[in-house]
Amino acid sequence: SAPHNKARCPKYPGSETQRFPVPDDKVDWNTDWPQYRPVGYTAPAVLIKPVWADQDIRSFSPRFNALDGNVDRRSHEGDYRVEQGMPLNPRGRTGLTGRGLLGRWGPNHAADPIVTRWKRDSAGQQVSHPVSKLPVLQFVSIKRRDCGEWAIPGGMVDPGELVSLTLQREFSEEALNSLAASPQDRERIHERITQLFNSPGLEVYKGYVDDPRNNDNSWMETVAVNFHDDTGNSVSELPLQAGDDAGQVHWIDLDSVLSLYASHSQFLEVVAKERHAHW
Ligand code: RP5
Ligand code: MG
Ligand code: MG
Repeated sequence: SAPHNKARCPKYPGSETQRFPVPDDKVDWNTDWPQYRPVGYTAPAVLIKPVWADQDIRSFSPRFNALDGNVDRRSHEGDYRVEQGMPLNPRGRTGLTGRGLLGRWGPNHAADPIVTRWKRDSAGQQVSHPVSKLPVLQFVSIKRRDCGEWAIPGGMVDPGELVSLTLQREFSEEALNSLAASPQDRERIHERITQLFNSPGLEVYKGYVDDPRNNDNSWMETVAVNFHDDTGNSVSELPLQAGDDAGQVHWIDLDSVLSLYASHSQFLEVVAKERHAHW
């Protein structure tokens, strides 16, 4: 696996904290580096002990690499190392220890729903890319409020929650603003999208996410699943409305030039290739 990059971004998101710079050849934990002095940082929002966050590592005994009560501390990447009671990032050094903005020590599990449709012209005909001659796919993208980057409308898996539910729930919250809808409208949204989300989605990625919030002891992992509205008369007909941690929402063309949050464009590339679409 390639070394993580966004997990080494100089300034830690939402703070003025600078990571200890980690060059490419020092990312691997197996490379001896006695001069390594990572900066400790846990965000105030995590230190005030919200329900979604763990306790300080000294005040509880998490069961790493295991299902710990209903908190899943297993990694999609296989067993991770635990040294002096601290879980170690499976992709290596990040220049920062602690939890930063993340709630869990070790893996923080998310799910990413990639909802796609074919790009069509005003006559309803599929549009092909002028260069690749391949049909163009579009996906529902949100603009994250935290950093202003475009992203897949993903979110954290609640303790004990089935990933299939997280995928549908996060899509509803961020791209359809279900949280602000009346109970009746929420029911209508649910009815409209359940069929698509109950269809066998295409799992395009499962594992570590190169997320800028990652650090040496806590990191993001995800399951990214593609739900494709082939005929364009399911989700494609729903009005998109940004909600929760999304500031905007749009259908965006899949293309290799896209610059997206974390490692999201890597997941979209798999979708494009699998569906023989332009990339
Ligand atoms: C990324 O962060 C995941 O791929 C997912 O899109 C997202 C989940 O975090 P929040 O959107 O809840 O901040 O690593
Ligand atoms: Mg969310
Ligand atoms: Mg989110």
